[in-house]
Amino acid sequence: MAFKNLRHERVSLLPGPHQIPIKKLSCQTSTPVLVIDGQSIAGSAAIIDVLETKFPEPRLFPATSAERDQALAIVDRFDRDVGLLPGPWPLRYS
Ligand SMILES: N[C@@H](CCC(=O)N[C@@H](CS)C(=O)NCC(=O)O)C(=O)O
Repeated sequence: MAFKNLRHERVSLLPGPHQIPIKKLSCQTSTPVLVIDGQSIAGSAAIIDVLETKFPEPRLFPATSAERDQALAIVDRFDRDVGLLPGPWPLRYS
């Protein structure tokens, strides 16, 4: 948001209790969640996608679709191989 020079309010939540407001907003428990135009968007890639559509410049995703696909594949890989797995909270890493 700051990179795109967009006015915004950042809310920091305590891990654990964060699940209650985040679930109310987005029907899931992970952050980040962006509330924009009355809509809640969960997940960095989805948030970037919405921001790129509404505010194209400056660009966050690479310009070409091939490079964009490559960036999204890296996000997917980290979510799958390094990120949070379904299971008991707080954290379980692969
Ligand atoms: N790649 C995902 C990662 C999301 C993620 O792992 N979020 C963590 C914090 S950085 C989280 O909210 N964990 C607690 C939970 O899922 O309840 C993204 O960037 O959106």
